[in-house]
Amino acid sequence: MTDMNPLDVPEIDPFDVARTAAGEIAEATGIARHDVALTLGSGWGRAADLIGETTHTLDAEDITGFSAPALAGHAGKLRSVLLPSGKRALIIGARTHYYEGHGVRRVVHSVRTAAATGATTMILTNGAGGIRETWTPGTPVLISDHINLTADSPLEGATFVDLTDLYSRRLRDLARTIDPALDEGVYCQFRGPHYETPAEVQMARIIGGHIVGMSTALEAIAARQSGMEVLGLSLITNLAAGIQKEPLSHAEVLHAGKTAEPVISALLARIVAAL
Ligand code: 8IG
Repeated sequence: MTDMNPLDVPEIDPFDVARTAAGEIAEATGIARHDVALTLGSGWGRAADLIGETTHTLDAEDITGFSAPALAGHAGKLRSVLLPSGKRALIIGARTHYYEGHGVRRVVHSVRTAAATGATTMILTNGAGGIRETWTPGTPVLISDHINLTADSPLEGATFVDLTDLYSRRLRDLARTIDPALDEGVYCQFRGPHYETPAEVQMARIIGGHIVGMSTALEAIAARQSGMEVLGLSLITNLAAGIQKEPLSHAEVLHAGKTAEPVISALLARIVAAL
């Protein structure tokens, strides 16, 4: 079977596809409306079990517009979680990365679907490289702003969207009421999937970046376009290339994520409870 996705058809409105997907989620879960959505990146997955009671788990690929997972045998799941407050969270464990090459519509489809389910808060998490030497692997950092180095946008046509305070100051302040030690920084989204050269990391630093990664910025733009309030969190799993002396290793990144996971997942659960 060919990989047919309506998001690949230029004439089809991606917001119609998102509404269809949201309708399917409502049908499958019996939950008409979600309040908050979370995309859980590397290191953050455990939070899904800590924020509340999972009442429904869906295979993302069964929902219109979602892509088959990039890593075989690693099906992306969508979960509906009942929070202690009675609110509903949609947990997106199925991120489509820009470097997969399916285009930006597929990258932001989960965010647009979350908005179509009614979510007004979008929490975007990721694993990333740190430029500040003081951020040792395992440090969670709030995203204060971003620099989009993909040379792409989820907005189509003459759609002008204000990105001032994209990463909500209100939500960052709320996160710091849970952990006053939380630092913050500017996230640079590179295309990947290669890591940066040391020269590119220096460029990112000089233009005002503190965190380097391969996701989140495009998703945050789409979230803002849909009127959502955005909270961004990076887990620093490695110092960026050239900041640390040793070469980057994926195994090391995974190890740092695994070690930090219980701590940062508990932190995220407390932030969600405070929303
Ligand atoms: I985890 O050092 C992780 N993701 N671009 N650079 C980029 N993405 C990353 C890195 C990194 N570490």
